[in-house]
Amino acid sequence: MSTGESITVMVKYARAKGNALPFKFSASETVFDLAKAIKSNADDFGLEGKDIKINTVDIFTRSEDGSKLCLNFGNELGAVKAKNSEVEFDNNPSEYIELPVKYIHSVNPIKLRIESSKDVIDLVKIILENIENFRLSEEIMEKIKTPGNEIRLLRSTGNEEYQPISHQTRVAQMATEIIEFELVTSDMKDRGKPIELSVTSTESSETVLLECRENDMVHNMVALIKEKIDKFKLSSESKDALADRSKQIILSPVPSKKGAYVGVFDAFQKLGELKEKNIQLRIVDRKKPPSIEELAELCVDQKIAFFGAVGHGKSSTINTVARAFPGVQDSIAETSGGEAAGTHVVSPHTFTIGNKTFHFIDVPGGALPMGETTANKEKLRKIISWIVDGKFPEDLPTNYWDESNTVEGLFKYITGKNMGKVDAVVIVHRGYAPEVEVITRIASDVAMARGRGIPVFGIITNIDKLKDDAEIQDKIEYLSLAANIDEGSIYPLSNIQEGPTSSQLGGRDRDEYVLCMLRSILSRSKRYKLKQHVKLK
Ligand SMILES: Nc1nc2c(ncn2[C@@H]2O[C@H](COP(=O)(O)OP(=O)(O)OP(=O)(O)O)[C@@H](O)[C@H]2O)c(=O)[nH]1
Ligand SMILES: [Mg+2]
Repeated sequence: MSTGESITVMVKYARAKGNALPFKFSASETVFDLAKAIKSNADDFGLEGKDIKINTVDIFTRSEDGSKLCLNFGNELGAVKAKNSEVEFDNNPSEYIELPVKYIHSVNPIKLRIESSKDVIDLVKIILENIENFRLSEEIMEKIKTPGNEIRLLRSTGNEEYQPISHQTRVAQMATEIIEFELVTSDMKDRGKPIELSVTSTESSETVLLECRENDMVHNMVALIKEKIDKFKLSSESKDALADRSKQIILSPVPSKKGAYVGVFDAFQKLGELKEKNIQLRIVDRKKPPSIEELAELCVDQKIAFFGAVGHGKSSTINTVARAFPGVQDSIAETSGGEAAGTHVVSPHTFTIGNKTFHFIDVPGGALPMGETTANKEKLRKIISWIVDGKFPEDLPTNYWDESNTVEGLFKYITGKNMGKVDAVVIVHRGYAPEVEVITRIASDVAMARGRGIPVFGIITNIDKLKDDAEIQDKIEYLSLAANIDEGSIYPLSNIQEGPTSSQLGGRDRDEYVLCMLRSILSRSKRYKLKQHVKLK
């Protein structure tokens, strides 16, 4: 539309029933000119000039659903007209604010009028309605309009750093600053913003710049490195060893000049949270699963108790460990076929390696009081304490268990010849369970309150039913927080699927993974047991 073109805008007073009246303008005149024209023609609408104040009058169009679409005073009428033939005005609108808003990479802000009672979500809507005014590149415009992508409002905190503005923030609270917005693509919502890290191979000294995303994790970076392995100019021996998985990639910070050992990045650390933008890549021998001899070394007759709610997979996990031993095919613990309790009695399972032993104590979920009431929790705490301490009150009334509907099996274990003190606690938590059960928190609490703290491990079962690595990691973090277990002592596991279910398995097959887990459980429980022993002497 050429700027001089003459146009007619139909104007209606929002508070009167009358018809819209025609006003003539040139296309390049603005909403501000329209406001002035309305004021000077107030009597056409049954008003007086003083009834209309230019700084508060609300001029808007209506969208199909009847909602108001406030016009900015700076907008050219040509553009408004092109979109809509009729505008309305209201002389007694709510309070308006003019907010300077800019695209994060633009220089100059644009002023947008918005009711001060509105919030960030409304402001985003208004920005999108006025997006043409921001003079963005075609590429950005295209992306903004792509479904699934969105814009996010930010406030600058100086030094090119920004903070997102929370959705509940009212426009009135933002009035004093320039609001910036950035484009968030659907991809970025999950994986975060692109970042670059440089990775240096210790073998070839080759440094490669790799682009990743801030929410990607260290193991994702390992996968990316494998994809681009040729860029690192490694020896063919190393490449072959990576391919046949006899060696693996380890990432760590580049050591300082002093050469101090700096440790290895955790596989699930987010790349965006690494302080180092330079990473060192080493090709090392894969941590091998323990040999039978190595495991035998770790057996000191320790007792490891498995706690968890009904059906969370305690018995299945015990079977998975049993089957991980070379040549063992059989299940040793009874599992349930469905929701019903699978294990009815506290069942010790003795593993014998050569002439050494360790014991898994399978504590049935169904035998314990599970209610959330304080009385029930107290009872649960007592029972778990008795099992962990391997000592039970002698004068326990025989009807003690009746009220809590516990089964005879627990009573038998407790009153009969029990296993004695527990040397490690394994808490089994079903991965897709909506929350952590009372028993999980109490078992962990009880264990940690003993002496130096009995080692506590977590096993998250059913990871075959979780979506992806990220969800598994969420569950690990959740269990870690809810039950106060170190993330490094939590093992995701599928008792059903034998192939790789998570990159947590580190490329090992499940038996290897489970034996590595068993090595940690045995070595920590051995250390604990021996220390206790020393203390007792
Ligand atoms: N898909 C899947 N199912 C599992 C997994 N672990 C256990 N299950 C199933 O979950 C059900 C309950 O498992 P159990 O091992 O009997 O549970 P439990 O913790 O011993 O239960 P109680 O003895 O009643 O306290 C069984 O049907 C198992 O097959 C897993 O990792 N993935
Ligand atoms: Mg069971």
